Amino acid sequence: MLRLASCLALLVIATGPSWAGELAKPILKVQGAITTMNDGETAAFDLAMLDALPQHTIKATTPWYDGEHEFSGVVIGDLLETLGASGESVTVTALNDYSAEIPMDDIKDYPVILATRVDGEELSVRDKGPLFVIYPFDEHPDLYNEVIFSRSVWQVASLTVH
Ligand SMILES: Nc1nc2c(c(=O)[nH]1)N[C@H]1C(S)=C(S)[C@@H](COP(=O)(O)O)O[C@H]1N2
Ligand SMILES: [Mo]
Repeated sequence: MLRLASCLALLVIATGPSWAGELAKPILKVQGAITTMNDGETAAFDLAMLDALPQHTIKATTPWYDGEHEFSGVVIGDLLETLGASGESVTVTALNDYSAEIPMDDIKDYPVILATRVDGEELSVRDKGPLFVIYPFDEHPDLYNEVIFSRSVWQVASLTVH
């Protein structure tokens, strides 16, 4: 985790305080109870920055795709730890303003990811991208229920920690 933190710190130092201006194309904003920001009160990420964090793959059968697929991306818990986040829950907001609350307990109990890719292909906005919250449904079949589906936000644009 230290390595993660220094990684982000290096990025901040390398690009200076106007880091956000250097972002190729911000796809995720994290705000709220975090201690590391790069754009005012926000930590903004483009795809390359998310790809620079440790990656995790979840093989899962979901309600959104036929059969089993490999979803890969960033573990939300790792991302939040990198940002010095603390709180009870995370509000995940989508491009269409849909939002859901993910309890911090879910994030502690499971490697819930913000998937950037399915079967190695970037998720397009048309295909529920650029970011899709994916739980490990196959390893934990008890997660396959409507409550968790409602937390499985697609077209994710921002996280608010509180
Ligand atoms: N961006 C976004 N994600 C979302 C939703 C939504 O409306 N918008 N609905 C949620 C709910 S309540 C459920 S049950 C599932 C439904 O996904 P579907 O509409 O693709 O079947 O997605 C979840 N993620
Ligand atoms: Mo739902």
